[in-house]
Amino acid sequence: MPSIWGLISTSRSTARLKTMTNPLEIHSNSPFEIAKQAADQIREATGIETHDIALTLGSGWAKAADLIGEEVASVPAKDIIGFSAPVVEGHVASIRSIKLPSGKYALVLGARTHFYEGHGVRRVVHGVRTAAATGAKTMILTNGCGGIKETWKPGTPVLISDHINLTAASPLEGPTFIDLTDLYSKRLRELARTVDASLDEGVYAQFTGPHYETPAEVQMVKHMGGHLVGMSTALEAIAARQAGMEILGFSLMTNLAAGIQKTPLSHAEVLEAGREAEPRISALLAAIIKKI
Ligand code: 8IG
Repeated sequence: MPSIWGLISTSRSTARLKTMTNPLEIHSNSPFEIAKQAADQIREATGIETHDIALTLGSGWAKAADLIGEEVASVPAKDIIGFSAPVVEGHVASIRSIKLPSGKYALVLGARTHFYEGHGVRRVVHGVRTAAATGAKTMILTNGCGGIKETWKPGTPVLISDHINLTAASPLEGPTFIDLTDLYSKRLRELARTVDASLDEGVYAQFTGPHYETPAEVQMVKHMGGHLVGMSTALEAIAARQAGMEILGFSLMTNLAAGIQKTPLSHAEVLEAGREAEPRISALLAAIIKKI
């Protein structure tokens, strides 16, 4: 008669464990060294020695890449060290090199790793660090988010003026004390307003997600001085500042935040609002990039 231990070990042996690890998850590896290797791989794959501007395109912003210039190369993100395939439908997974009308090169990161995926902050900010290692001096971070100001209609693009990091995490490791005054460049916000003077701005609060906020959490952010709620950007902005980049943060308000809007939030509606606004905001971003 088989013992109970025999049965348990039989069922255990059917479980397949992953043995390949993303090098960013091995703590003793330097995330900066991995970003440097990723940048070398991008240089090789694109044939472009130096990128000048980098963009992370969040929900609703993907079309911007097609409008800013001429694509010279596209690499599947998963082929570059430290990157992984995206987990959310509606997010794209390529790293593209685009020649701008000015002759400069933009690196478009279509593969954002979100904090809620649970892979750690190093993976979240790897795109930013890689962009910096390719030479980019400007980091444009875009996202889709919820809005707290009732006067904003879904589909409104909003410049990020500052953030509140509610993730209880940081991309900085060790005693790395970095100033975050003027994290989101005033110069770039003003430049954006030369393209569209009506652009409003707001303070972005990054939650961990993946659940949306409760109405009480949205009220908390409102009382703290926040105007936008989302699940990205703040940690990436900190890493970009550490790398010495100038940052432009741009949110697409796809929905009023929970409790501000009276109906429950649905991911399908969020995607729809993004799709509807995409041509307009992508053209706006392209026009801004022309001036950078
Ligand atoms: I799109 O209302 C989008 N992303 N946290 N809250 C949070 N993230 C979001 C929201 C929202 N809308």
